Amino acid sequence: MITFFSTEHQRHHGVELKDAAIKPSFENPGRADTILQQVRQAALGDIQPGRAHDSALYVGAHSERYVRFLQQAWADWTATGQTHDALPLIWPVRDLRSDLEPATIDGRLGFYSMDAGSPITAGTWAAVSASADLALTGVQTVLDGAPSAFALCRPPGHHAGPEMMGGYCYLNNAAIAAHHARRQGVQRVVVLDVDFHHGNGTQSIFYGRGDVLVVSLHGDPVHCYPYFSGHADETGAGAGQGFNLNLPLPKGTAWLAFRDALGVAAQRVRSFAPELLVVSLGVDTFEHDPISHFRLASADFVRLGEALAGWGLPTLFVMEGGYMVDDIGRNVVNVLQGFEA
Ligand code: Q9C
Ligand code: ZN
Repeated sequence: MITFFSTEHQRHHGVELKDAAIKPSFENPGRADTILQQVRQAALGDIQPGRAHDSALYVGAHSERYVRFLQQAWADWTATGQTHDALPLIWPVRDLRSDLEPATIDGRLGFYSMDAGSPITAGTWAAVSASADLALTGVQTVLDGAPSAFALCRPPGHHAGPEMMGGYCYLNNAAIAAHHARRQGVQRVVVLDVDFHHGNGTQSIFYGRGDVLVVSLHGDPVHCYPYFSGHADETGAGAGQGFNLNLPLPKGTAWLAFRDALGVAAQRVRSFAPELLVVSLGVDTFEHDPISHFRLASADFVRLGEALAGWGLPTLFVMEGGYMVDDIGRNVVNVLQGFEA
């Protein structure tokens, strides 16, 4: 399987608030570098850089003004004299006004985010646009006839919605790829999200659409981040009614229950008869992940790859989360090798 990778990801390294302190984010450059190293060591296939794309191709999954905000945010922030990472600290929840876009950066950071998990740094735009470009290059490769491809995206994307960043995500790489496939004439696309966290951004991007089926297995939002999205009764709206399937699972879920939920997903996907599968591949379902609560063992990721191969679809894998840096490379490669076996 071909892997698409860009060193630009290293330009994004931010902070997060944890235990009432500012710390280096769990979402760090070592993640992508360790995955690349394992892809190489396993001789999975060619490793190629992505092609640069016009940021207009991010629009559709995202709004134009949000893409412009991301591109401009660091310049707007440093224009106020600040040089440290920019974090949002106020949000337009419930009865506050969310219909008016603030003009200055402190307000704009909150307007375009759901949490303080996605800092804006000097290299953020370079990294997130390169990351989205890997997904675009990967999906085009599959559309051109490759049976599968792996976009080694970093930063991840699945929490990023039409107009918001959050949860380490900025541009929704998987959604950008799925939307691009539709623009290229693919009739029906399924996005399957196996990251531990609910892909709220992907859900919301496609919630009103019947041409992209979104299926997500994740920790039950009653107990797990992102808390405010991912329940089973979120099934889509309007033309998208019935085209969103959430399969929340309890904390402590191990392979057998995960596999059963994957079987439920497979049935829905089969009846949808998609022409393309985009997998939001998070490996934070790993038993030793530092911020998540499932119990998949390294060998289970091989089974996951085998199960997805059984779906028999042209497939783009897009990297999402996974934070046990010593093991994520092995776990990712296990999925991809299981898929190709
Ligand atoms: N103690 C992705 O996996 N922080 N994002 C949760 C829980 C945010 C995860 C803290 C987790 C975001 C792409
Ligand atoms: Zn995650």
